[in-house]
Amino acid sequence: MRRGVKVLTSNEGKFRELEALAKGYGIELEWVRTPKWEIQSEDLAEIAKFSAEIAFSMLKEPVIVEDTGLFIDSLNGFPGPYTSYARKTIGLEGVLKLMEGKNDRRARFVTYLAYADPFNTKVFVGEVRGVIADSIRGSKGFGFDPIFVPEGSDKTFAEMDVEEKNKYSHRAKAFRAFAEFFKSYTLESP
Ligand code: ITT
Repeated sequence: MRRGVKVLTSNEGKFRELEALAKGYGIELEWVRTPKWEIQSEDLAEIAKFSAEIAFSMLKEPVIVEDTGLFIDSLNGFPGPYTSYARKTIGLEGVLKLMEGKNDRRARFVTYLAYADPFNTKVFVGEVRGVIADSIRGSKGFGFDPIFVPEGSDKTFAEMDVEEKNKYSHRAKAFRAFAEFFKSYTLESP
């Protein structure tokens, strides 16, 4: 039996990646194309949890939302919780400029994926380590994909199609953890 969950995000790229993963688990995702309601916090897990609870209270149906950040080691974790703001302001070129002359280019993407229904809110995490590329490469994906090379590959995420990115990505790991939980979960009060 296929089971459905809504996904609330303004980001089509996120939804397409999640949709490709969900198929393998027999989970049907329905895209609600609105930005999630967010609280101001430096804790991405807290943001995701709060956003899922608000989303559930609005939609009254099981829903997932997720919050992702790019953490660069030599910048003490920047942009982290400010990833969206950094993307809109300094952008890819700005991050590459901050990395000029740095030998340590290690970075990680972290996704907190939160699921909420009438009885539970659960948060799942996924992380991928990699490096910041020397230049912008590729035109697929979104966000910081053109400057992130995951461990185990020479390509940036933007040089990969969805299936290949899903083999490595933070989002895929978080979603798989959710799907493992969800496949044996029955929606009923504790
Ligand atoms: P919603 O909040 O509506 O889901 P968003 O794109 O704003 O969409 P986030 O706040 O989670 O989502 O994303 C923070 C930033 O990180 C944003 O600029 C994204 O483009 C970027 N980002 C998220 N996931 C990414 C990924 O897999 N690859 C590259 N950049 C990513």
